[in-house]
Amino acid sequence: MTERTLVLIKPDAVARGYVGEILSRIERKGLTIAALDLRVASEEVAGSHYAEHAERPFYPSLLEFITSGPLVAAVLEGPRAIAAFRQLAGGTDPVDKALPGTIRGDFGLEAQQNLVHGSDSVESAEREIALWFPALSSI
Ligand code: IDP
Repeated sequence: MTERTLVLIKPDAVARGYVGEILSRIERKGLTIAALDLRVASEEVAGSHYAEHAERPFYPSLLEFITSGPLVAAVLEGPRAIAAFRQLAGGTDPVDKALPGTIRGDFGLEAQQNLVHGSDSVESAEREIALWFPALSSI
């Protein structure tokens, strides 16, 4: 049973030149790239993407960060793609939670600038794919 997930290679990872490394890890895992786009997120899209965090103290700086420069938005496909990518990413905090061998564990130091996003459930994936790739979500 194939699944789709929405992944962001965040502006810190793009600025540091990790796009190739991260896409390579995705491909080596066996996930298929169904859509891929380099863009600067609008405040509207970023705000909607992170709406569940609107009341958190870090929300304003999270929006500033995520709109601060180009990011790569992608849709990945594969069996258990949602869990598979979150395994590749590692836990939210790159030092406290993410293990070495994961993207965040290998390359991150800060909870906010943690290189990647991956949808956390089928419902989130559907919502996020519709938000970032409206043309794809109806297929
Ligand atoms: P996730 O990205 O691992 O699913 P969430 O809890 O959904 O983690 O948080 C969304 C994003 O918000 C994180 O990836 C990170 O960029 C940022 N974030 C989460 N917790 C903190 C924090 O304590 N301080 C600053 N930024 C945070």
